[in-house]
Amino acid sequence: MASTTNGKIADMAKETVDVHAKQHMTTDYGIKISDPDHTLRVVDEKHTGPSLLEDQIAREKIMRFDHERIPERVVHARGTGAFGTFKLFESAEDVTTAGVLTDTSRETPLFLRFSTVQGSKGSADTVRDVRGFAVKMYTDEGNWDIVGNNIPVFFIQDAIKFADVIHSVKPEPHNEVPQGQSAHNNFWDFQYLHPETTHMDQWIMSDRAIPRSYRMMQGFGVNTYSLVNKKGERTFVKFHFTPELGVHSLVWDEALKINGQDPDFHRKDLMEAIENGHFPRWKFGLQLLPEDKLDDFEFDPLDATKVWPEEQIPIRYIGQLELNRNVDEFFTQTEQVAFCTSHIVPGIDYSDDPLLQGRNFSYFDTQLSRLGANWQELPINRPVCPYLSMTNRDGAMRHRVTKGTVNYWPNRFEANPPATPAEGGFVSHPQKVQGQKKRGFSEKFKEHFNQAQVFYNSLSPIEKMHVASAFSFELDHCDDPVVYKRLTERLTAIDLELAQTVAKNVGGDQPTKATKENKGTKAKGLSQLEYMPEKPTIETRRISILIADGFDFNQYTTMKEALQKQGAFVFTIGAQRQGVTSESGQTVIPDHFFVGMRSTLFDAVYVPGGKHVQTLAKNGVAKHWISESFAHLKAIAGSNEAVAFIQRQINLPEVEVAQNGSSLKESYGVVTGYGDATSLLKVGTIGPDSKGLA
Ligand code: HDD
Repeated sequence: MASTTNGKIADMAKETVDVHAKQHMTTDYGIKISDPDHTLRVVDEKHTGPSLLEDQIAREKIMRFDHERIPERVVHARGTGAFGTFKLFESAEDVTTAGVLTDTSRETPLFLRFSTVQGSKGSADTVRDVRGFAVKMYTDEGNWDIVGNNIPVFFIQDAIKFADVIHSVKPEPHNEVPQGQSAHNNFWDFQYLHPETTHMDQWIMSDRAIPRSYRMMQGFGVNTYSLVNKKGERTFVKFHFTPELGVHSLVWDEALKINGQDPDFHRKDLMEAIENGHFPRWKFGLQLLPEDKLDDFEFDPLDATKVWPEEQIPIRYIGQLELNRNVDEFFTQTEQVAFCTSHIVPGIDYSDDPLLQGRNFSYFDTQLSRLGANWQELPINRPVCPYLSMTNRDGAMRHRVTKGTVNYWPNRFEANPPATPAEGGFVSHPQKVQGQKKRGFSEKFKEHFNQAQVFYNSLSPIEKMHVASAFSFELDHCDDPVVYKRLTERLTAIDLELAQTVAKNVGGDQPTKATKENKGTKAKGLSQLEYMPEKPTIETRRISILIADGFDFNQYTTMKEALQKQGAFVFTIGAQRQGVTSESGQTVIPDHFFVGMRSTLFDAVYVPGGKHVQTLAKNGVAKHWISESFAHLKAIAGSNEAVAFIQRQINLPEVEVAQNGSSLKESYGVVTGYGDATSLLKVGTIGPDSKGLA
């Protein structure tokens, strides 16, 4: 399935060994080992005596294990990655000379690492958090990293505040609590004290912070970079990745449960899709702002707590990113990959975005403590284009051998000369700067609430309800009244009703006046409901079919095959994995048994007809499967005897259940029918109904 033309895969192959190649076990210094299971010791038939220090084999094995760990990333420690390719379908040569953005014949290999921010390496995937979206493109002109997130704005404006915001969200210093959560005093204390975080707070309390899948979220470069064209003109740019599958989220209750039921839910989801040849894809787009238009906005476009409104600066889609190969080994690839916001290629440059300026120092620096001085030599990090610096030498674990008699420039041989711009040498854009040397910001950086309010206003009523619940959950976990009272008061700058709802839930002082009038201004591209797939699809959705002895085999197979034909991943969940026998005598070996799985790990459920329903009706897990799926807004389908079973679990007489091809609109996503399962298939789209009750 995986692309074989990927230059980075070929490059890494030189270092790749296969444990299944039937090669004998050796020590790290190459001798074959005859007995890996016993230490060299003094021993006879009656006595097992002391172990001997001279046993190099045992000492090497123990020593190597003792030193397996390296420091985890100080943020974004929990993550997963995959290889892929970037293809350009429209040249951006009007704004840049970068080959990766102008040469439409290229396929640029890349590595993408997704992550959460707060939790440590072993934390759960489906926590409420920002998701990292870090792309390393191995271009013909060197590595280009876009180290982005799934949320287009950031908490703070100045990189000097990063340690503070991260310390405040990480487990508290006195007790190392909580893990994988922002729901605690210190975080919300910091947020209140920094009004600039108000915009990002709206995003992280929205459904964006609990994605259904890494494959179903947007990626944003967040910071502003520059593009420079042949004429030397500079255009400011923001990078966008928009998923082909649309933007989808979990509901909060589901996310909480999955944290325990399958902490690896997102990484498994990504691997499962790639493994099955359903390669996730994102459209790649640019928001472009000519240099001379920088002052034309009421906000400063270089302030990372602001989006560039799409009405004013539309996204120009010019390429596609695809992930098409899982890693061979987690540590050497996903763990050792190291991104730097400062890694750009000719035709791309930085901007004066104060957050980016600090990030450019931090990433390059943090790799030293994580991986050591020669981290750029590691197979996953080295470029695929020719590279050579004869002055960057030595350091711990240097393994490249640099031949020649000189290691400085200039030298009498003119060895390793710099490149002229015509030869592809990087030239910084000559930028005029003015101002006084002092600490602080220009005026426009001081407004913090306008865009936060527009974001909230642009959400659908259900998304707004989720924001109110999320704030309520978070502040309920804060036990210091100063924290939850002040924060609910801050919400009056967004929307009085939101502030009142949250205050009531968490015990804040009931606000009666908005501190900022809400005129209801909305904007494009903020509600995730705007990002549905172009064609509705159930591709890669996980669908469960519940069966027990006595199920209807024809209905089971008809539905299973129809779903698989549409690209869904279908799983049979049975009363026992030993084998389940149908009414007509066929045996099916289920993928899982009831207690081994939960409805939360699937997107939809089907129950075929048959006498097996009597068994399901006596099984608490099976019953809960249906009611929980309903509460989590999932599509539910059933045939014949299963119709009454499903209706009983949903237990809402007012819910109309669509039958045999009738519209889903008022059905809350529940589809049932009689006869063979094909009647159900006529209903068409299977997907959560927007009227759900969760
Ligand atoms: Fe950062 C990691 C994204 C602000 C300092 N950051 C890191 C990763 C992502 C981001 C996706 C994980 C990379 C990986 O998978 O290896 N960070 C962002 C975004 C930001 C941002 C989108 C705002 C626009 N970060 C930010 C600031 C600083 C840092 C302001 C410091 C001043 N970030 C780091 C770091 C990390 C990191 C400490 C930890 C591991 C690493 O860099 O390689 O340097």
